[in-house]
Amino acid sequence: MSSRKKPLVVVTRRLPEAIETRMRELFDAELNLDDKPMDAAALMEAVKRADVLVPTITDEIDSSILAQAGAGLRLIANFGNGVDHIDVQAALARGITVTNTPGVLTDDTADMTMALIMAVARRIPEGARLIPEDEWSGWAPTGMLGRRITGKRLGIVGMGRIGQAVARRARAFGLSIHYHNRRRLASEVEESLEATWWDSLDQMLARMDIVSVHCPHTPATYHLLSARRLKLLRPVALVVNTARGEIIDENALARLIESNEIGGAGLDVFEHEPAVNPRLVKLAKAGKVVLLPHMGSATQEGRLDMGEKVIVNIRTFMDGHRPPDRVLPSML
Ligand code: 8YV
Repeated sequence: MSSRKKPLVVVTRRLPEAIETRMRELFDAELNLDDKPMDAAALMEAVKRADVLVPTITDEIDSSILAQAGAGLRLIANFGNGVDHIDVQAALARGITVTNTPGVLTDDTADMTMALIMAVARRIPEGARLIPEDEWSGWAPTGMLGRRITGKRLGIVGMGRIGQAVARRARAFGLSIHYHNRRRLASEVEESLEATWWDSLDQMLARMDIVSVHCPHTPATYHLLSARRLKLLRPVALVVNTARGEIIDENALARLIESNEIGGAGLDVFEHEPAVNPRLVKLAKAGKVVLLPHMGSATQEGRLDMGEKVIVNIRTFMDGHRPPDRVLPSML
């Protein structure tokens, strides 16, 4: 790559300093030092001049943006795993390769899923407010009672890398593992996770104590947990989502929690980020749901790993090889 002109790599958000430094060394890197999410006009300008675009989830790269792409734009190296904010089909149709950063945020997201399960079941945010707000009058036999985790049934919707990492952790917490996935896992993987496969999502939902979502957001999974499906849940059931807000009908979820038809929810992602459904906010104030600001993969180590992956994808592509993390139409 050294003898050739460095590619113009446009990065839409601030990344960890070490990654930005490395990008400056390797590429003709154009960084968004304001760190403000780019609007459509800015993105259109970016795709016109970039050889490589490094977007994040806050960039909506639809076909109208891609229609403005200059001849130079050959690669979109997404800083993140999910690519539902990119019209990948439209990119591929224009001969633009798309890559993502799978694997490196698996453990952090699975950890956060367990944290949310515990936070909702054991009312951790509610309890944590009492002492700083000077509202704790002392221990009482019926004070702050939550729900036991041990021995309960966890239903995992989407048993890819993250779903499996959640299953391994949940086993250690004494939960029994159930899952629904487009494809059943190989029997040795299923056995190692001690996981029970449910062909029917509806039937699984009706039997679970906790349901956790780990599938990608695609046209097929939009509102996969629809109002009809959410109504199948038991009144004690808790719903956890660290995947994408669009997979759950948020209004229906809020309504069913309000009417005590679902026990509660722990959500790290929302249908219209950064806006959050006011009904969910109200439920959070009432201690029925726990809301986190999309921080499932937010660790210092994870962001560095993601940045490294982006760099490897760009370098490999620029060297004329297939980048390791290509997004293929079969993944959409
Ligand atoms: C990232 C995520 O923080 O990678 C993903 O798909 O949802 C997040 O954990 C974000 O996407 C970075 O663009």
